[in-house]
Amino acid sequence: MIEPTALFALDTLLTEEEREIRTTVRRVCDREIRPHVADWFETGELPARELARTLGSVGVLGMHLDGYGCAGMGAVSYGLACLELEGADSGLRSLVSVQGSLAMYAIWKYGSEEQKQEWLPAMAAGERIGCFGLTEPDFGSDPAGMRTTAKREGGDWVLNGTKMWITNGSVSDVAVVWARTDEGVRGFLVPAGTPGFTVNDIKHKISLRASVTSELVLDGVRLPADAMLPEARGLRGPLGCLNEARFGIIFGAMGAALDCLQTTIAYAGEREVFAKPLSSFQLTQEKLADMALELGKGLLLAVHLGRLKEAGTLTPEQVSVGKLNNVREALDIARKCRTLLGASGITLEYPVIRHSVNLESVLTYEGTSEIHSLVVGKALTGVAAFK
Ligand code: TGC
Ligand code: FAD
Repeated sequence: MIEPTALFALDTLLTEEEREIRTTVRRVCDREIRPHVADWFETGELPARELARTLGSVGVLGMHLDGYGCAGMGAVSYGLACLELEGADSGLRSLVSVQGSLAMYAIWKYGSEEQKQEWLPAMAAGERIGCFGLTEPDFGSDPAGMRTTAKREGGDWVLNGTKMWITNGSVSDVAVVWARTDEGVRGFLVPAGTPGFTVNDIKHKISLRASVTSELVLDGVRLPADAMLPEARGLRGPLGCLNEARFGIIFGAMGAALDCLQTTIAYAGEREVFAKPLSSFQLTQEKLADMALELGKGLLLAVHLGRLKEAGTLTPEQVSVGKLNNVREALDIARKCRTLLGASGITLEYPVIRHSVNLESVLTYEGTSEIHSLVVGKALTGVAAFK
């Protein structure tokens, strides 16, 4: 028997340091997350603050950023951390993606020196949590239509509007909020507890239950002039952050798929049907082989895109290729694995159905599969077909 990743000699593409980081994150997941995650999912309650501190203590938060207490690791190392986290649960990878690749990245890339000093070291340590408010109730795929406004009043800014589906919302100390101003879309740092700023959790989710998802309401929120991110102008500001988080998902989705496949291979070896192990049937082996191929191809693509990112040549279109392919294939693998577990596959005793329903969200957030198809279509034809 050979591990699915060994079939592709994946480790030969990784440095010793990258393998060590993967092992460190895997150990944290095995110790702090895997034993509890099915319960968090079932109850819909996540100890986000404790988890942030734990993940901060091993340097995972904003690990691909330099300075300000961040670990300054390469893209592949960051990707492997996402793979391990999402192997435990997509909700945990979400917590880390939003903290490091959306909230911290926005401050790191577009913030003033004072904003960076104030927020980044504490966020890297997991002492403070951030969220990223781009989506609105009526504008998800098309953020250019956003209605949230920021207007100047004297030296202050006054924000009005609603952001929807915001990961980490109610556990955040700071929200990065994108709003329309007279000079185009700008980003603002809104500390929790600012008068007029309220946060309501979204209940009754069936997917990503081990993750906090919230609505942010901004009703006459008055902020000082220095709450604006000075270096972000126009929609390219928030969209630039999305490239970072989408990159993590390219690896992360394969982590969820790998956990499903490993669980299923073990199950099929033990489960007897018609007096023989499930794994000994040709139909089973064809399913397992097909899944291993897609998993391996997705991992090779992820590492390749990671090396491009490290070389500074990765384009947004290539990120779309990876997000579209790997999330779609991960979801397909999770669903196929579910069939092999039979009725057992619908319970939380095994992680497969949890990964499967989580991946439904991953298919939608950070750009839906349709939006990424259109990005790739535009790259191939030169014609934008979004509108
Ligand atoms: P378009 O006219 O094409 O572009 C506007 C400006 O933005 C620039 N741009 C980008 N810059 C950096 N990275 C990218 N990926 C970029 N895509 C576009 C572009 O060059 C232009 O700049 P400039 O200076 O010329 O003005 O914009 P459009 O309105 O036609 O929209 C294009 C489209 C549909 C691809 C874009 O709106 C899009 O990506 N929509 C999807 C929205 C989305 O992904 N939202 C995610 C919200 S955050 C989230 O889901 C977190 S989930 C939690 C977790 O991660 O775990
Ligand atoms: P819509 O844009 O209404 O899309 C509905 C359908 O129409 C989709 O199938 C879509 O692909 C399709 N569609 C849209 N446009 C086109 C087109 N031009 N051509 C063909 N089909 C099209 N957002 C944040 O800002 N921050 C967060 O932290 C965050 N966290 C999230 C966490 C979860 C669990 C979820 C589910 C979402 C989160 N989101 C977040 C929001 C997410 O980014 C949006 O849901 C996503 O961008 C899609 O927007 P929408 O839900 O409004 O769908």
